[in-house]
Amino acid sequence: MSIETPVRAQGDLRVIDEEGQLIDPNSLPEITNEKLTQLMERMLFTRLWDERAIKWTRQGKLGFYAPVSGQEAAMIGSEAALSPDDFILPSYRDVPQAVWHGWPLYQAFLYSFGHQQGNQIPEGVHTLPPQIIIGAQVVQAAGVAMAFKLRKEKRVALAYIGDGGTSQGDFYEGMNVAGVYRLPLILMIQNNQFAISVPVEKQTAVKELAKKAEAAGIEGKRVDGMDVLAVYKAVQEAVQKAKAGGGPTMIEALTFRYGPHTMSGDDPGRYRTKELEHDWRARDPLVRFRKFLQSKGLWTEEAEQRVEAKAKEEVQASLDQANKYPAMTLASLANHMYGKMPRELARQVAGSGLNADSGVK
Ligand SMILES: Cc1ncc(C[n+]2csc(CCOP(=O)(O)OP(=O)(O)O)c2C)c(N)n1
Repeated sequence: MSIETPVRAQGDLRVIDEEGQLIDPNSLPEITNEKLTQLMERMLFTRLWDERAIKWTRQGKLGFYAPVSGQEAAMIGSEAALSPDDFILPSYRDVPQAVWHGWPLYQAFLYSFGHQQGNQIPEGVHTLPPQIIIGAQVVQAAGVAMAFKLRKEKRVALAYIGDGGTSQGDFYEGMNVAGVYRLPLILMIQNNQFAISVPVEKQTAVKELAKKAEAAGIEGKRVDGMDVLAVYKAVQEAVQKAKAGGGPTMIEALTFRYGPHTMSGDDPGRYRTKELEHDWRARDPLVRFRKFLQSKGLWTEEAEQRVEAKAKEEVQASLDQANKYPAMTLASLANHMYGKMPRELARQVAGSGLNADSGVK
């Protein structure tokens, strides 16, 4: 089965084609050369980290892991268009964006172990922990954006959501509030075309997910999610608009995950053809952006090797650091549930041997 190439549909925002050529010389976003190379460094680092994480999960060194390869342009391009002061609300797959927004990498591995410290976001890092409940982050993001508006802070909230997530009630509730109050919110849909095994056409009857924005009276646009510059440009414009008081934007980035939904037993071979995967790999975001940078003299073989070496070292060092972190205790499961622990729970914790030494791995 060979799919239609919807990324070429009219109205889709594209900046470079599969050969790394500018589609229109005037379409480049406002971006410095330094930022251009940073986008490549981060996408490459993320690809290598993903490959390691997949292997480590198979070897039993990690717990929960949701692969990201294929989605780097949508992930890295969108985060890079924000300021550190802006707030992101990731889903379980959006760990790279949280890390590039300031979340220490070793904590991402703790999150993968299921360790509660993995969800402890350091002071000054403006992200929530990855959301497991599909769609819930959209309502939370509307709340964060409402706070920015009430405090008259020039900041935006950006919530990441998958194609399947756009069928959830929380998605509609969050976008509705954002539309009514003209909140500084960006809803970033990563349409990787499958919600686990369910193809997008079986999740919703609308042809373009960005059209859902119309129901809330907000602007929606679809971009080529394998083109990091198109994603960067769309988010940059949405940020400028929101900070100027222009309200929310919904962006649909059309993309593809090469790997399984998560490493917990999903087999994409049961619901996707090899041809479909091949078609999407031909649009690989790293390959085409590398060609673009090379044509501008901004990327070399040495740069590639330097980033690879750095990624291997930092990813390994972060895993080692996570492994050295003190194990969770049974008592710690109850520690952060309440401001003041109810007497009955305190009694159980104190009297049951669930104290500091009863480590749980
Ligand atoms: C409220 C809720 N329902 C069901 C699930 C189980 N679940 C986990 S991931 C997933 C599919 C989500 O697909 P999509 O939104 O397209 O995101 P993707 O994983 O493709 O990034 C489902 C149904 C859940 N986590 N939360």
